[in-house]
Amino acid sequence: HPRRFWWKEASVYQIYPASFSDSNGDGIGDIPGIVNKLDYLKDIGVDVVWLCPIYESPQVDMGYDIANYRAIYPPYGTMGDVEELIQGLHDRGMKFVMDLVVNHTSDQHAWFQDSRLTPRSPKRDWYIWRKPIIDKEGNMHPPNNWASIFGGSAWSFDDLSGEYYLHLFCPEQPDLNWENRHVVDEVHQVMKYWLDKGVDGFRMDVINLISKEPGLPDAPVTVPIQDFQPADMFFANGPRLHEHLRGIRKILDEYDAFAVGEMPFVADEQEVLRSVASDRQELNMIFQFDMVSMDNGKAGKFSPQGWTLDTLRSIVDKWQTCMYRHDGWNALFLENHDQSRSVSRFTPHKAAHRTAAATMLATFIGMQSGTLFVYQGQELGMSNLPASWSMDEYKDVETQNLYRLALAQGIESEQLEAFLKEIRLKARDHSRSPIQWDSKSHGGFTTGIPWMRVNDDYKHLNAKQQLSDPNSVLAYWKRVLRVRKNYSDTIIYGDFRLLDREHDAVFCYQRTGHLGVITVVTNFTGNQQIWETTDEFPVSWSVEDVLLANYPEPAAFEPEKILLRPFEALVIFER
Ligand code: ISL
Ligand code: CA
Repeated sequence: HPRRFWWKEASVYQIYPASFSDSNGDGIGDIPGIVNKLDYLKDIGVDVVWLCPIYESPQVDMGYDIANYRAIYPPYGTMGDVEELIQGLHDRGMKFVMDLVVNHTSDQHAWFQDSRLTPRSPKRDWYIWRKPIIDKEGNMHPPNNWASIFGGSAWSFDDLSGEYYLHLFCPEQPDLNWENRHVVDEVHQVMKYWLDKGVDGFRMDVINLISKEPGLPDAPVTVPIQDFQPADMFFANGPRLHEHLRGIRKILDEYDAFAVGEMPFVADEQEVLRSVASDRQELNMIFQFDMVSMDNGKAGKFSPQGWTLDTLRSIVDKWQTCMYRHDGWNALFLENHDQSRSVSRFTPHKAAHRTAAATMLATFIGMQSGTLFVYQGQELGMSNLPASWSMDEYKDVETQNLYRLALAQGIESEQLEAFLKEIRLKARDHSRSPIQWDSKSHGGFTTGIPWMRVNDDYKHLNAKQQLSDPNSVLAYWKRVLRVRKNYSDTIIYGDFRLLDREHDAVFCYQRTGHLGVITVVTNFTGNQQIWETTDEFPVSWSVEDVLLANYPEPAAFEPEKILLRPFEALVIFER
């Protein structure tokens, strides 16, 4: 059995500050707005709050472009507000995790302002500068062919000093140079600054991108229609990553804090284990993206890719089994501020089945082993933005860049329709619309004009309605979180095995702990399904064995089979 730790048993609630709750009517969510909702969070049953970046920032990428690590973005509030938030959480027995973005800064950060002045600036080497390549005709080119993750070249030319700098994301997000010891020291100082304020841990943004392949070689041409090529083989999981992660862990240990690393571009179990296996002394857990990228096509996230229950089964089995066997730890999530709403994305459904679909997904993810992350609004079953909305309502820099790039490449109308369909399915904007608190205007999120339009369905889908409805998505999530606590021996620490690997509609798995066996049966379709019991399934079940069921009336069990209604989910416990 894995060793017990508080951070393994914790459920984490992720807050996107701009869209959570606006306390002063300026249309932007803020920290006092979060403080007003602490009792709501406590009532859900979460143990930790992870807050997306609130630092001083020009907000080119919603705060993932930090201009000052020791100051707060004024529309979000003051340092005093943050201290009140930390106190309010601690008073309620909850913990606080900050989002720390140290692969890059904003171009407005004082370090970059210094760095860009001249090639001899004291902080020149804090970022990644290279001379242009000049071809035979005398034309200037970027130092290599890397594509930015948000489209276009990963290099921008800076007139001031006549060189290019690297930015894996927007031009306004220059990458820090972790080869420079002073950069590493400064990051450690920033961590200590926040830990001294009482922060209990960090979510570390794209932490596996901090070490790049020396020499920054050209990437192979894998997307010929593009001028620039995906280069993650050279900028992700680089040679000095683990040395840097151990440095980060040392600081965390001084404070008994924890870290969850965000790690895109890593599918290899061995590489992930090097970052999270308990004997490595690196990170406590990481976010990997296997599940939330299984429907991304080869030509990027807005190209289509079908998936089946088999795809999902092999991903879940891979990570559940791997972490249990090798003493690593999973971070479980279906949504975050970079992903669309899971109920729209993974369970296409009729309106009448939305509650069933959302609660089925809560069961599917909530009975797995790992630290569970719930993204704001997921506990309400919030959906993607309506298909009727125009592209102007999409505020995200990634969506807008990739859309403009497609238009600039002269995409044909048929392809454009397909592209827009993917935007409606997977754009980051879907999870960034304001939280729907009640049926008042703008869903009670603000008394002013919201920075982003509220989803039209707020009149019937909102927290106030769900708080008073025992059959709501919210009521179900509370039960899931409670069951995780009460059966932690099995759900958090037990082992995992798939049942019935063949079924194309029903996803089943079993968890075994010291105290019992838990069987999870989830119908991923909007149709009735028959699930026939197998040898492993408890035949002598009774209603008392059902730990969780997402329909008010019990399912139709027959001796050898269960009749599952659309998106029905059942969790059965045997001692
Ligand atoms: O969202 C993605 C693609 O749609 C991911 O590739 C995402 O860019 C990647 O996971 C990194 O995300 C993090 O760093 C970005 C920021 O825009 C994201 O919001 C953040 O979560 C740059 O800081
Ligand atoms: Ca505000």
